[in-house]
Amino acid sequence: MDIKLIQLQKHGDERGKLVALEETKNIPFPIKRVYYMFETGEDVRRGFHAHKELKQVAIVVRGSCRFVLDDGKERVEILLDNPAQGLLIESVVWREMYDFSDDCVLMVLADRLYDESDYIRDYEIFISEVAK
Ligand code: T46
Repeated sequence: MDIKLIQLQKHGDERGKLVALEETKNIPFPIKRVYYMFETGEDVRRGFHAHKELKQVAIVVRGSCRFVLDDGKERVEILLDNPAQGLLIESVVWREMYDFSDDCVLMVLADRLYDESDYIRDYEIFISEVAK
């Protein structure tokens, strides 16, 4: 499975560091929605779904967490612990997130507004979508 980690340019000087996110430039789609999660319990696993159409980029702006991405053929584990790295999550990819550090802030940029009907929450249905 091809995992795309986007390296985001850091603008650093004596004041600290800054990363800019620009749609269709370092983020490979128009950004319609941004959400973030924080204060996630250490034993919590989130996700357990795929999306029919939605594409996203996940960035851990603080702390760390792990993703599992599964394209129906292969499951790959990815550690996100670098605020200058974005994980591209294509549509029809099963995702799970876990191992959140206490201070983790996971920000996600999405190419569509929130739409519950875009979620595939059943793994067997996900596998049948992959086969189409
Ligand atoms: C994804 C992974 C990485 C909203 O009202 N608006 C939103 O934009 C989102 C993302 C969620 N919500 C509500 C829906 C639920 O009542 O927030 C609650 C928690 O959402 P959910 O259980 O879907 O969270 P995760 O962590 O399982 O999944 C989220 C995204 O939903 C999903 O698209 O790819 O993060």
